[in-house]
Amino acid sequence: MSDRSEILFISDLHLDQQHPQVIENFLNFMQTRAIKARVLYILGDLFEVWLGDDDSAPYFQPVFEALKNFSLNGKLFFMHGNRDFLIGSQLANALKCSLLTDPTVIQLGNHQVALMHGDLLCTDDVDYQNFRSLVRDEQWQRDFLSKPLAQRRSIATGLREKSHQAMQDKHYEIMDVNLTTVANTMRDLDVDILIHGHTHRPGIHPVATHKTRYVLGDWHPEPSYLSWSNNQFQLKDPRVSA
Ligand code: LP5
Ligand code: MN
Repeated sequence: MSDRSEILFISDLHLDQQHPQVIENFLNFMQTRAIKARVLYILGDLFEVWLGDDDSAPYFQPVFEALKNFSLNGKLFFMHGNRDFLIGSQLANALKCSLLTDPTVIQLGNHQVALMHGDLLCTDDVDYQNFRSLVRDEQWQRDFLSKPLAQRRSIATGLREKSHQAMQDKHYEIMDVNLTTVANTMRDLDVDILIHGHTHRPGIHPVATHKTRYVLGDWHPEPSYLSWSNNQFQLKDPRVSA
């Protein structure tokens, strides 16, 4: 049973113009599910690609309206993913959402909970981590954002092709989280719960004794979310049995 004390976690919707059904699913989720929640955490990759807050992205207007609407009665948090790390304060302010650093630790009941997008945990993917360090650099971002939108768009298209090619050559395991990194991160943050997305491999994994890692799924083709209600976590994903 859900009530206004419920907290929801989602990530990896990868919304884009080419997949109107996913946008539709998200709007439906906001109207029927999130409306009952007190807090919504979006842990990255809400958008397939975000090139800067100066992109008015008219096809996302209904998405923005739904998020603004949620913010009227609920609290909205957003953490950057590897595809929408250029979401800035302009969009965050417009949506009345707070931007979270990765990782962020919160308390839920008796649990200490770390929230991450998940890409930082993929430490075997050295090429990606090097690339990440480059594009998360403030100066690099200022330079990139000072380019005309059309140029940013074509750079991003080139990058996606390179990334797609690089991923063909990477082993499946390399693109998952490194379990030692997971264990060390949870120990260093002193948490017993870790919630992340990014890998598109939804699941619930024990980590050492009494620690749990919840992996959020992507939204292609169906919604995936984690809820915290009545002192319990529940992962709702068509690929994970309850
Ligand atoms: O998200 P997913 O699952 O597809 O892949 C990620 C990693 N890839 C990326 C790149 C994005 O997919 C590309 C789209 C991002 C748009 C961002 C908009 C901002 C524009 C920035 C423009 C430069 O994140 C992929 C991981 C995978 O997850 C699993 O974890 O493996 O990583 C890669 O494939 C990266 C390659 O290993 C290295 C790419 C080298 C490209 C070097 C060009 C650098 C040029 C900089 C720009 C001028
Ligand atoms: Mn991601």
